[in-house]
Amino acid sequence: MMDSVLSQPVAIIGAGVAGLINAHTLLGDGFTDVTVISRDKSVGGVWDRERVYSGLHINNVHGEYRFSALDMPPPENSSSTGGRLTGLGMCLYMETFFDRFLKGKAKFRFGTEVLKIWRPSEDGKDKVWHIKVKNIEPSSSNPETLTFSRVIVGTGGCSKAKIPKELASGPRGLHIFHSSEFAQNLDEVLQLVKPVDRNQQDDGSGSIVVVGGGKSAQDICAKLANEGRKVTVVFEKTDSFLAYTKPLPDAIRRSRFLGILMAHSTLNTRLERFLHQTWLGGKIVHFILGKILDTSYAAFNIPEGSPMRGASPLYWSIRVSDEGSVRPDSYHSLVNAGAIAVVSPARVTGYSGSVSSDKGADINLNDGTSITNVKVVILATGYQSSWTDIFSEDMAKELGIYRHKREAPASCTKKALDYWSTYKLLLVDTPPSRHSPGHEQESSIYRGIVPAKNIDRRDFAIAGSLFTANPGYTNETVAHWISAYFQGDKMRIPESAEEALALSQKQSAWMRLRYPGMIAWVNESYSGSLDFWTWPQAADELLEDMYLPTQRSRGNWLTWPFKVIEIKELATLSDERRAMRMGKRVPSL
Ligand SMILES: Cc1cc2nc3c(=O)[nH]c(=O)nc-3n(C[C@H](O)[C@H](O)[C@H](O)COP(=O)(O)OP(=O)(O)OC[C@H]3O[C@@H](n4cnc5c(N)ncnc54)[C@H](O)[C@@H]3O)c2cc1C
Ligand SMILES: *[C@@H]1O[C@H](CO)[C@@H](O)[C@H](O)[C@H]1NC(C)=O
Ligand SMILES: *[C@@H]1O[C@H](CO)[C@@H](O)[C@H](O)[C@H]1NC(C)=O
Ligand SMILES: CC(=O)N[C@H]1CO[C@H](CO)[C@@H](O)[C@@H]1O
Repeated sequence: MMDSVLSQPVAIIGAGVAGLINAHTLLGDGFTDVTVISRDKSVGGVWDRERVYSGLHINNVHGEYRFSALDMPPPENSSSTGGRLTGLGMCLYMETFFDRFLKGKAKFRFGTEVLKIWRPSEDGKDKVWHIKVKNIEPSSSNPETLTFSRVIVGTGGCSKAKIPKELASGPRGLHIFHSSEFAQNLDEVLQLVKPVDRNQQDDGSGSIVVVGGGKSAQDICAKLANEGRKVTVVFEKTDSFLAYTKPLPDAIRRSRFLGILMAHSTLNTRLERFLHQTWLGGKIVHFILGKILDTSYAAFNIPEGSPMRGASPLYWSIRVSDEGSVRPDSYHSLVNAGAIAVVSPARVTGYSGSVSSDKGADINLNDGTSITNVKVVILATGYQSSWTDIFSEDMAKELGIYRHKREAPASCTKKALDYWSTYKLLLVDTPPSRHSPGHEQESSIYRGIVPAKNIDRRDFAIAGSLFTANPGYTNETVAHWISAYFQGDKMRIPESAEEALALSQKQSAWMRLRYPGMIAWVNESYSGSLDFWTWPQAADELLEDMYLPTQRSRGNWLTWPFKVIEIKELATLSDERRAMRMGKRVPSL
């Protein structure tokens, strides 16, 4: 039975981080018919060649955000930036990974857009999944329907732009586009808006407005300011960020340390139980997290009450950028230097006026004022779920992949709520609103990977609707989980749809309790779990599901919170799983 599974066709949708590592893991396990489908012309997803630009630094540092099978060269200027990775570096890494391990081994269909995924109701056939695709280059077989036995959806949370209707179009000649198209439009923008001489009066040659307070908006503003362009950013609220005058040591930055400070849904170690279930522990957590944020704001001299300060305390927040050590060419430095103008809190409501060769349009704000003489508007307004278009309504219902109205708590949820009521900070601190929109919703995706209703069929998986601060490590762990699940390996998973539904309901209850302000912000594509800080604990749960050794960074009773987590820990997962399948015991680490 196992061999037949290996020869049956699998589709992976998306050629980003998730798609690539899932393809690699399936091939390594002996799957022989793997097809990766992507709309893009090349690999990388968020880090695709067409989306990155020079000067883009990401949140992660060297050693994170890579796969165990391929080393990553340290980024340029590593010692002064604390190993900060660049967008271009990520792109090159993904391309090398593809060339070395995947090209010619899995089938890649680039430039191919998935229109629909469905499973016809008649059962008993091998190839149960139908995928309707359209080749972006016009072709004779357009659209066509492909069939597969199993499907992995890896379309990510940053592939479908969210553009407010009132901002989608404006006066003729006003150049408007979404942040995801920034790299493609960069040359044209630099043509349209000339550099300013900051010592001169505004010469009226026009300016650029960036809408949004997230990481993309900040990166884009920094790039344009570094190119000498006049740029204004408009946002209501911005994210919190971490920053330091000297790069943090790996023992803090890349260990379990931060994850332990943030309460996870289960507290598996004595240290975590102390930190989160005792009065003193709560005080310590509160103190350290407050200190981290204060130090970060101090690193950039951000005054009390400034709109540059994030909206929520660190404990409650999963929208946090890691700026790393202070660089003169980064967003916050440029704002301080007056090279980026900040208009906040404000929302853009629309456009007026007209654009001519020497004059730009007006950008109207919700306080009745406007920004005049604008030639380019960049909408860093975020992303929406990448699933809404590709599942028919019936299929979505059958799988139960969308959020739905909260149901009466099952007994395991009630028990869990009692347990969580022992977490001191969840009770003491004042969280952001527990009544925000989306709060009445829950999701039914078990572990953020398998729609609970489909758990028995072992033919469909989502490559992690997990929100995590280390996408390399968690994506690789999830890829093994999915491969084991497809092959019918013995795993710790629910035995029925009912049980899976109850457990995912429990997870939803945790998310609402733990990150009340974030529920409305995250979209379906991330509704499975919000283990942003606590990704080491979440990855351990997935390893436990496969009966594999956990806490792989080891250390003794004193040193374990500070041991650097290396992706190499995962290099032997395929062998370990194979040994288990053969009935051999996995030696403990
Ligand atoms: C789940 C996830 C995980 C990621 N993990 C990593 C990682 O580990 N490392 C890494 O380097 N990068 C990571 N990224 C990439 C990077 O952080 C994302 O590109 C970024 O979070 C996306 O933010 P954004 O600024 O594009 O959109 P958002 O963060 O959604 O911001 C949109 C902004 O637009 C504002 N807005 C909307 N409409 C208006 C209006 N009319 N007027 C004014 N403002 C408006 C909103 O208030 C908000 O401030 C991740 C991204 C996601 C989604
Ligand atoms: C590295 O530093 C040098 C000198 O400061 C600078 O010119 C170069 O652009 C930097 N490289 C990157 C990728 O930031
Ligand atoms: C996989 O990587 C993508 C892209 O960085 C990220 O959005 C997603 O959350 C990751 N998934 C998991 C399970 O870590
Ligand atoms: C906050 C946010 O982005 N929410 C969006 C999530 O996606 C749905 C549609 O799938 C939008 O309606 C929400 O606005």
